[in-house]
Amino acid sequence: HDEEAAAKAAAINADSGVPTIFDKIIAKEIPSTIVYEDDKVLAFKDVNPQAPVHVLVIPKVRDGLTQLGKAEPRHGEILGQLLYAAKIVAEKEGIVDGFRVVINNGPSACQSVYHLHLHVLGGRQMNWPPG
Ligand code: IU
Repeated sequence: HDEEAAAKAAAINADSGVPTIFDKIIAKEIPSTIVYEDDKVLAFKDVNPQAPVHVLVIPKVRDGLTQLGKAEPRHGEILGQLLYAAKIVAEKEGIVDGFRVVINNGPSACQSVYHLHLHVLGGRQMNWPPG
C-alpha cells in the first residue's frame, strides 16, 4: 500500500548522499520540538506520533549512517551515544519505566527517511509483536 510504496521510493535515494529532511531539522531551518540536544545528538518530537510520546533520536552528522544496516566499526561510539540519548529522552518524557526503542531498516521495515533515527515510543501500553 502507500506506506510500502513510499518506503521503496525513499530507499532509491538512500545511498546517493543527498540530504534528508532531518538535515534541515538539525540546521533548524525546519522547526521541531526539541526534547534533548548535545554536540553529537538531536532528539525531537515526531510530527506524526504513533504513541503519546514519540521522539526521534538522530546523529547530527550522518557520516554514512543512512540506516543501521550501513553501520561500520567507526560508528560504534555514535551508536552508543544515540542509545544513551534514548534513555535520557525516556526520563525527560516521564516514561523511563516503560518505553520502546525502534529502528526501521530498509523498505521492508518501512524506513522512510535515510538518516539513521531511533524512535522512542511510550505513554501507552506497547503491544508485542509489533506490526
Ligand atoms: P521511518 O523509521 O523512516 O519510517 O521514520 C521516519 C519518521 O520521521 C516518521 O515517524 C515520520 O513521522 C517522521 N518525520 C518527522 O518527524 N518529520 C518530518 O518532517 C518527516 C518525517 I518527512
